[in-house]
Amino acid sequence: KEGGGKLKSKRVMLLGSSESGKSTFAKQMQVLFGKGFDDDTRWHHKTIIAQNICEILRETVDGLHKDELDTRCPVPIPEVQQLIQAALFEKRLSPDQIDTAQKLWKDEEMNQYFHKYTTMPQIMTYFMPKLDSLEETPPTDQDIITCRELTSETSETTYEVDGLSISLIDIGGRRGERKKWTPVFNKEQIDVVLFFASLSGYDEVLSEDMKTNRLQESLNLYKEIINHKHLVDSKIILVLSQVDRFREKIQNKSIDICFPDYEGTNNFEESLEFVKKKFHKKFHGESLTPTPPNGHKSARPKSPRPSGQNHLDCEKYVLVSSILDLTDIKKVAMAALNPDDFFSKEWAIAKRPEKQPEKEIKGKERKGKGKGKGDKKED
Ligand SMILES: Nc1nc2c(ncn2[C@@H]2O[C@H](COP(=O)(O)OP(=O)(O)O)[C@@H](O)[C@H]2O)c(=O)[nH]1
Ligand SMILES: [Mg+2]
Repeated sequence: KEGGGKLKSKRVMLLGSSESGKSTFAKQMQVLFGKGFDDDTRWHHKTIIAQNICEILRETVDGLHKDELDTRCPVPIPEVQQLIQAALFEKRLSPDQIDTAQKLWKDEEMNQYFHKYTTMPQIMTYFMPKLDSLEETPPTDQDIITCRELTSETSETTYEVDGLSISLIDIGGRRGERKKWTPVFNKEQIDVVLFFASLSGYDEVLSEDMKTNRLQESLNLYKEIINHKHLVDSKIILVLSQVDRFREKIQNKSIDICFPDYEGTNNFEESLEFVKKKFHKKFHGESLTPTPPNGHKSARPKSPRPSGQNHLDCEKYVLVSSILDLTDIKKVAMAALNPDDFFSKEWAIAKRPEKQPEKEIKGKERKGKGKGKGDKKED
């Protein structure tokens, strides 16, 4: 506690590339541990939802050839164009515009194009079927959590969780926004970084350049963050997010689209393990420190983090989460509050041999003692 009996806040920063789920987690925290969403926030999200809908329409219309649009479109083209523009000039969709959007969505042929051309399938399947109810009621918590909103302003919100205070910093993750990160690291000690990497990004590209694979971008960014000189004393927790979408997608699409060296099956656990190993390798891999002037390279690469977290932690400090599961969100919050405690318990449970319960004690003893017998890894 700080002087005056006030709880000392743990500063937790959300990092990760764009659309990895940082702001969604922040919104969940607001619902679970904060005051929820006030009227202003709900009003603001009405605009965001309208923009999301217009964006989906724009992508669909852009995907069609002009003559295709002319022959297939069930409503006059100027009406569609006006609707696409609405997001730019108006804060809400008028009843007529909603009607137009609905006609397009309900048209069988157009509906196929929506599915084919949108880069926001999840937002589409959530909001398009409930277009008619959108104008009547203020957005629900779930609407606010689901819509897609670009983060350009850094926010810091304090919550009380389990009697402890947590100060959560959300920041933009797009490439152009990342220059804002270091000044925040510099300003005050960051106790914990929650590094979000979307598992379902394995077959998606960054919206910034429309070509870089999202999961590859996350891997590279993770490496930068674990080696960042201003974060050596911060605990870095890897949150592998959007596991629900990942689970669904891999049934039809192998992760070899992102990792050509993957030779496994489409099995969920096997695929997930492979991705986890890719992240671990970023940690164990070659140090970013340049070769010393005498040219001598040590046989084993040094841990890239000279103080703070040791190399064991990387393997331990991993969580898999989905916004659809509130238990996951609570787990991430608990982990951020007290990483050492949280992960030593999780680790002991995960490593507990099924038929020899007495060995569990050994697992606990290992805590903080470096590499133990059971921790063999392929470096
Ligand atoms: N299905 C699913 N969608 C998610 C999950 N986390 C985030 N999303 C969606 O992914 C999109 C981008 O998330 P956002 O939190 O804005 O990413 P940020 O750029 O890292 O802040 C939003 O539309 C979210 O609704 C998840 O765990 N599961
Ligand atoms: Mg965000």
